[in-house]
Amino acid sequence: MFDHAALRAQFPILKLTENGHPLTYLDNASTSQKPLSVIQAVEDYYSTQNANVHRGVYGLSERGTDAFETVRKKVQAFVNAKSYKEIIFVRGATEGVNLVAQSWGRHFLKAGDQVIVSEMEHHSNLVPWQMLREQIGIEVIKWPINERGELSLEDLAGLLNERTKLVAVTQMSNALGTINPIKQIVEMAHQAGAKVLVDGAQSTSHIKVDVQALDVDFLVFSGHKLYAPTGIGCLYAKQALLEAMPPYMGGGDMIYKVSFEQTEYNELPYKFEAGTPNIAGVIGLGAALDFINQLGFERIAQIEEELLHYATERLSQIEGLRIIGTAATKGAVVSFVIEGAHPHDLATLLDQDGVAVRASHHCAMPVMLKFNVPATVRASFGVYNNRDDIDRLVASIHEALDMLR
Ligand code: C6P
Repeated sequence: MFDHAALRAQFPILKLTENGHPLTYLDNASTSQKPLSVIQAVEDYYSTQNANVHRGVYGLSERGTDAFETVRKKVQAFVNAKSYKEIIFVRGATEGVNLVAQSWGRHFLKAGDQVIVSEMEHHSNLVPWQMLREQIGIEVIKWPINERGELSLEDLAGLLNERTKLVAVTQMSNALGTINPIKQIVEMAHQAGAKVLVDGAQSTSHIKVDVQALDVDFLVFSGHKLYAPTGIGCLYAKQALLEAMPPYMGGGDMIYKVSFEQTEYNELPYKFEAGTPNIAGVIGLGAALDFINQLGFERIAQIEEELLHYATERLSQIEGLRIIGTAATKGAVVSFVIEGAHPHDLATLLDQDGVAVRASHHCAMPVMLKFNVPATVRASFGVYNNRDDIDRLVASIHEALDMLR
């Protein structure tokens, strides 16, 4: 028997009370809580290892550099990249997309080229392409979603053409929970001569992502959604693409040789890592990947699918509640609106019972426009959630509705 209570006990924050109630944390799509192993890894790093990386010849700095680079290899294994050179440490998914847009996009795209962006993208995988549209005149083409919040491959076939240079798509929607068929999308895009950027901000904590099996060109994700600290994330890109791309930022560590006349850039992956990195974040990310690997994606899927099923069933019984995002393939996210209750009022009342959910457009305003709602309430699950959390959510919604209606 799997001891779920022991798993939950690894997360100290879950022992908190909020407004006199046990904390019921259901905002994992926003950021996940951290296990003790991650918290301790960061503490140990500052207590026993802190020195800048790639710079010192003294032991402390060399040990720090080793620990830092070991995590890069862990990330390489985590996404099954061919080489550690394909793993660039960034602040998060947002910085990863901006790096691709401003380095690859600005260098290799020209006016009239098309970037297909799905309608369910988080703003971080739409706005950088709109910025590039302003800068160099590319076209941003919307790949629409249907009433269930799904993308159609037939629609994609109709959009792809010889001007398409990139398809920018999330593997899992933060606002709807939809999981997209990345392998087929990549095959279709590649046949049309386009590259694919996958936003793995939501998917990487729920699904095993294999960049070689999927053959994605770019993948971005944020550590803080997979039990790691904030401020650290990764860009994966195929080595040939990274070799050809110009640096995104200039500064320390991304150079070999600098003079006023000429600068020679460092090799991969350092060419894209200007300045002192978030070393503690990287160390914490390594501990988070150990945590996920120990648990295993089979177990994660088992826990989260059960929670998704139970939450969907219980929430659907609430009168006037409409789930936004009813895709056939979904991750552990339930977004909903309830007749007669504004999402923000509802979330504020839930907080009185210690229930933390997000009420917002979830940085996916086009999704809200599509469903004609200003915002949704979103309950999103992590491995430590259990049925009691969902029961508390449902009970609290009933109480709130008694007040609001
Ligand atoms: N979504 C949410 O509550 P950053 O902020 O860079 O770590 O991640 C951005 C991001 C990109 N793509 C997707 C699909 C995301 O869900 C997010 C972050 C959070 O849904 C905060 S808005």
